[in-house]
Amino acid sequence: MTKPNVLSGMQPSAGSLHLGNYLGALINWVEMQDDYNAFYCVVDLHAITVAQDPAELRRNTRVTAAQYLAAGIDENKSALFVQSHVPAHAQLAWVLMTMTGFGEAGRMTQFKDKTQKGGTDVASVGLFTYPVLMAADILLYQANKVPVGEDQRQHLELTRDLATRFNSRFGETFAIPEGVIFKETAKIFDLQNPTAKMSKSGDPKGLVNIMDDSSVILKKIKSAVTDTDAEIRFDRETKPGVSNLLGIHSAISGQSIESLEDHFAGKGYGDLKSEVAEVVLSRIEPIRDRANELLTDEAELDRLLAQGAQKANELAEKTLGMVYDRIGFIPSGR
Ligand code: ATP
Ligand code: LTN
Repeated sequence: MTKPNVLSGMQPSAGSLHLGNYLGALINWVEMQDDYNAFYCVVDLHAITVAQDPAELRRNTRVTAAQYLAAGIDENKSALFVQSHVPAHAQLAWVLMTMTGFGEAGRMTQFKDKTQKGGTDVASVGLFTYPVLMAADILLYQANKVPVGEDQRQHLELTRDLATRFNSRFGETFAIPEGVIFKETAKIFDLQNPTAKMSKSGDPKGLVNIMDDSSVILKKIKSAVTDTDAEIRFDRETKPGVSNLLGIHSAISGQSIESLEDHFAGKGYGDLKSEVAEVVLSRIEPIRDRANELLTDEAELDRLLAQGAQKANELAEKTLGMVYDRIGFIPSGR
């Protein structure tokens, strides 16, 4: 029996992935490789929806790919590739844009959040159409499952709507994808501002980067905001900081929140932070070190990515060919 397909991606928009990216998404990618036909990409086309320095973008693309590998993505099991190496992403995105309502795109909350500060005048049209490109990423690979964090739920809904719309207008073409969003760890919060999601653009002190030095990570966890009563209990409403630390622990150690509450009964916040730091470091350190090692041989890394792009291109070209035909474009004769 053929395996179902999975696709996901992350932007190379920083020098490191953070704990939210890892626990919210990447950890699930690794687990899914065996049971799915997996496609994982570094979405550089998405990254340029906000200004990027060319040298940094190049560097960040390789750093992101190295972290995927270091976290356990196996290039022999999965197609690991860079989005701009597969031209069909931009091509399908154009087709889908012509089928997306202006108002529909305008309702995307990520666009609204990202333009809140500067207003829509400084935002690019690319940022506006970002979710449509994401839909193209997913639909090209006939993905049945898409492992992402909670913040991507609305973009997935749009993807499903576009797929359904295309299928009903032109005939069955795309698989309708489902999100894989794990509740407990779907959202990791900023250590300094535990009601906001951990983000590259948040407070640097509240952000744990995979590529950070261990001493830096330790310091950030030790300075995490908690609250004034001293009870270690999971309650997102009244105890967001403590709940976030318990969530991080649970996501890595695999222990349930209830068993952690029992374990920490009678202990103080200092104990909780020390143990969370220990659990995080024991997981992150080998990933960081392996990623750094992979980055010492850029030629080999680029070779792996080229090999991944070849695999990805095969399916992407096939889907795009079907789309072009159904729409009524005449064959190019290539
Ligand atoms: P950031 O807000 O840091 O810029 P992003 O969502 O724009 O993050 P991406 O690299 O595109 O950055 O995200 C990659 C994946 O990480 C997505 O699946 C996203 O849902 C997930 N993710 C990002 N932040 C968190 C978080 N704080 N908790 C859980 N998952 C997260
Ligand atoms: N928008 C996503 C990144 C992304 C993605 C994708 C995720 C781009 N294309 C396709 C899953 C599938 C984000 O996390 N900000």
